[in-house]
Amino acid sequence: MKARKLTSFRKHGRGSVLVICVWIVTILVLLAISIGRRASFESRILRYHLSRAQAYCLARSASERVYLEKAADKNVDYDYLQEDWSNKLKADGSPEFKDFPLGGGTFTIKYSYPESEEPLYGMQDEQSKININTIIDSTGNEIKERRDEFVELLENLGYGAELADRFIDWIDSNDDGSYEERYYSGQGLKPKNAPLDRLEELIMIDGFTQEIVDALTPYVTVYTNGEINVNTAPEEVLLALGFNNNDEVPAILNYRADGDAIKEIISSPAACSFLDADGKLCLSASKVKSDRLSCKSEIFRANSSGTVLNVTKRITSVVEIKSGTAPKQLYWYEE
Ligand SMILES: [Ca+2]
Ligand SMILES: [Ca+2]
Repeated sequence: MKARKLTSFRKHGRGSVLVICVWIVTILVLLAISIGRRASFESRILRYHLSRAQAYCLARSASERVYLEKAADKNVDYDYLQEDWSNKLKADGSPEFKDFPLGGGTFTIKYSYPESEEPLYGMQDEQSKININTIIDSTGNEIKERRDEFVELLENLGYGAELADRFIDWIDSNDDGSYEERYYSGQGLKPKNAPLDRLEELIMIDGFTQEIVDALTPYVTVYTNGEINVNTAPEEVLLALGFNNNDEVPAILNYRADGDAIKEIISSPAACSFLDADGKLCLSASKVKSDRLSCKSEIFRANSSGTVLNVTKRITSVVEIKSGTAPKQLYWYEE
């Protein structure tokens, strides 16, 4: 009897040990799975951050790379859209800076040009745009001719002249106007009464919606000295400057469409053809003054992106590139 009890106890004891062992093994397996999953998750996070850092470096490299294209520009007296800094092409005609392979990833530099259905792969000429800060002079007062240009641009885009006055009151130094401090007092805002530092500031001005800012962005800037490159200015800018739409604007657009660059701007002699075959633009009979125009540019915008394993980083920069000097950053934004 005593021996049976002992045998039963031993059997029960072995059973309990077995159950405990099974539990321990189960817990260890679950623990291992949990640690494995966590390690895998952390490995994915690490891979993402690594890709992000590499993509950032690629986007930076892209900016530096395209600045070099301008520094190596052979036609130093004029700049136009067919040059490598604007849209570099490979031998087969495809864009050089689209998905350019480098260091296990790719980089791309591109921008939209109002007259091109396809994006261009290079830097955008910031001097193709109207500098709206130059509507006021160095003493902070409005220049009427510059206001007229902005009004023309706004109206051609389908907006009212009132937006120009809202903008001018925001940046001019005085308090004389319909949209000055008293207008904004109920909104807890004060007009800047100084030029914009960034174009994005437009959205703070009452009446400027994001849609309006987006519509204006291809045509306006705050980074140039006000001179506009006649080789790169879109049609809307040429019209706003005062070139007539009967013959002057078509003459410039047709000349550019043939891949030619305007190389010189002259205001005399009195009797000269508007645009000759050698690329001389004669303004003696035009409403546009020669001091508004240039054939070359020194301020450019680069929209660069780097991609590694589906992770993309974007950098937008505006840079001054003068021959013989290092590029100077005027704007830098990382996404
Ligand atoms: Ca050039
Ligand atoms: Ca003001």
